[in-house]
Amino acid sequence: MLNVCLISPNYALRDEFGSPADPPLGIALIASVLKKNYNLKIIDANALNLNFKDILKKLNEFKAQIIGISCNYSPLHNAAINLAEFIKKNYSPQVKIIAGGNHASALAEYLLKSSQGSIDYIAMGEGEEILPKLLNALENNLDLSNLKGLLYYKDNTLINTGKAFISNNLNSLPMPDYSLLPMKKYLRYNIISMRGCPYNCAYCASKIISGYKVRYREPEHVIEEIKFLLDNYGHKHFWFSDDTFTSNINYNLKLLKKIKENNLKITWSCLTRVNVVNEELLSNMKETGCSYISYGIESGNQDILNKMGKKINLQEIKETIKLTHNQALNNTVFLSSVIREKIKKLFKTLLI
Ligand code: B12
Ligand code: SF4
Repeated sequence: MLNVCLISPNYALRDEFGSPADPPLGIALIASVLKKNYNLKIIDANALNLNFKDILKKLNEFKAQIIGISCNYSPLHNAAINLAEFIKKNYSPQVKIIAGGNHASALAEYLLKSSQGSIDYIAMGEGEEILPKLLNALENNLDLSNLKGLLYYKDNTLINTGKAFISNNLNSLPMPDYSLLPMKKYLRYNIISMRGCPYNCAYCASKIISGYKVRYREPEHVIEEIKFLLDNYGHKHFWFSDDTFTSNINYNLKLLKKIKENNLKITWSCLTRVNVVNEELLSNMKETGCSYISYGIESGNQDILNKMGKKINLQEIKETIKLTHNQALNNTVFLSSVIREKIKKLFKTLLI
């Protein structure tokens, strides 16, 4: 069996986000899917605060034959390239390096070209779909051109095999392989109940991976994963890192009912929008242990919200924050300044 190593590079914004935050769910899930046919190792260089030499030591110990680098965030662009370059120089020029994740999918050509040959393949979209096919093709010397979602060079020609396949069924996926992660290092556990988002904010990467498809997991599967984490690892706080956790209130009510039925003694938090919560939902959220909600508010200027395509208004923002506090729920807000904004306008956001 080939030895496949998946690496989450050390964060570019480590100082801002502190260390270590959440398990890298994407590669843990990919590992879970691949492990039937390959020996798997995950190096969470961020959680373990590893430098390139530390990573090299681990690659040598494991004798990695194929390396996947998770380039999930744009700030990791240089880190991913530098790491690939370092591995090719110091570990093996022959080892195949595949990059994937949100940034790699969004700016595949830019990443591949700037890596100047250090990255061999960009696997776009959901890794658990593309990687088993790619690894099988590499192992058996098969033609890659009919595998959707790949970018690579063949005889100096750039080949793009087109849009990645997006799976409709999250329920057939196994649980992420948490045993490959340094679980003691994380401050909380993130979990996803859905993928995709029905909105289309101008600055957001959600469409890159999920297109417009919004897919939900069966509440039972989500509960099973929470129980597994509770039974096997330390934390009792869960972060639903879904794109928009409350995009389907009926689904949420079912999920929260299951948390109650299973008497799960947890606290949790989530990311969502101000226009997709109501009093009934907020009260159920509070009752099941929600300790805070992070709303994507972005700006206190309606014209900027419009330019961002946020599809929310200032009135909704104020009402929802009030409704949230009425339920004795805390909230945090995401603010961004992605469009040229005068300082005076930025202050207006702080005052709403
Ligand atoms: C958790 C999270 C974080 C955590 C990271 C902790 C961690 N270890 O995961 C924190 C809070 C620190 C964070 C920070 C930031 N984040 Co963030 N984050 C997320 C979030 C909410 C969930 C990620 C997740 O677990 N997804 C679920 C798993 C199953 O999916 P996945 O990680 O995408 O992995 C799949 C694919 O991407 C792919 N894949 C991933 N790795 C690999 C590797 C290989 C080899 C292959 C083939 C495939 C592959 O396959 C996986 C399985 O399908 C996503 C939004 C979302 N819902 O995905 C945003 C998201 C990833 N973040 C985003 C951004 C922008 C940021 C910040 C840059 C924000 C900022 N301006 O500061 C920073 C960057 C931090 C840094 N690295 O320096 C964007 C990324 C877009 C981009 N092009 O950069 C996202 C997509 C949000 C969005 N909708 O725009 N984030
Ligand atoms: S609501 Fe959030 S996840 Fe959805 S498109 Fe807008 S920023 Fe992205």
